[in-house]
Amino acid sequence: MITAYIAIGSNLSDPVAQAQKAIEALRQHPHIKLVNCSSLYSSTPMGPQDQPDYINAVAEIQTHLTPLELLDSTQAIELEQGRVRKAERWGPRSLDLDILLYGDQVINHERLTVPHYGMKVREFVIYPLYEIAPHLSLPDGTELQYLIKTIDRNGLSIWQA
Ligand code: PH2
Ligand code: MG
Ligand code: MG
Repeated sequence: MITAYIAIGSNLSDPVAQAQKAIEALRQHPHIKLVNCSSLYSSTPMGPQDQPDYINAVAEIQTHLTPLELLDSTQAIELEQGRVRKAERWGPRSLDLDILLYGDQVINHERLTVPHYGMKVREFVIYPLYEIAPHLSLPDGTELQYLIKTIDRNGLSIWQA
């Protein structure tokens, strides 16, 4: 079994419900064991500012799926929840599931880059990840507990109803 971390993001069509539904879809997936999930966070959009705030979270899973099979599975969940792929970079979306880490593997495939290329500078990834895996090190040896000290929260807060 490989331990992997998945980032969850949504800012359209009831983002809190989207995130909760995605977590449930991971929990119910026959080839994925949901080990842990962070709180839901409310975050300021990165990229175009004329879009709603995001809900973000990070899930820890275990799986026998290969990285590309896991990607197929996460993309299937995105589609089931109404994801429509648009050209706009960093534009709004009903559900985004990004594979952050897949064990200690470094993957450079045309469909998949792991570790996720932006994860080290995104507060909405690093803080939720730190909540569930404070002792984690990235494949390049970067320790999360040091990385987090370099990242401003930028308004990130734990979401509450
Ligand atoms: N995802 C993006 C673009 N911008 N901003 C926040 N706060 N959270 C996200 O998950 C996010 C974003 C593209 O994947
Ligand atoms: Mg993303
Ligand atoms: Mg994505």
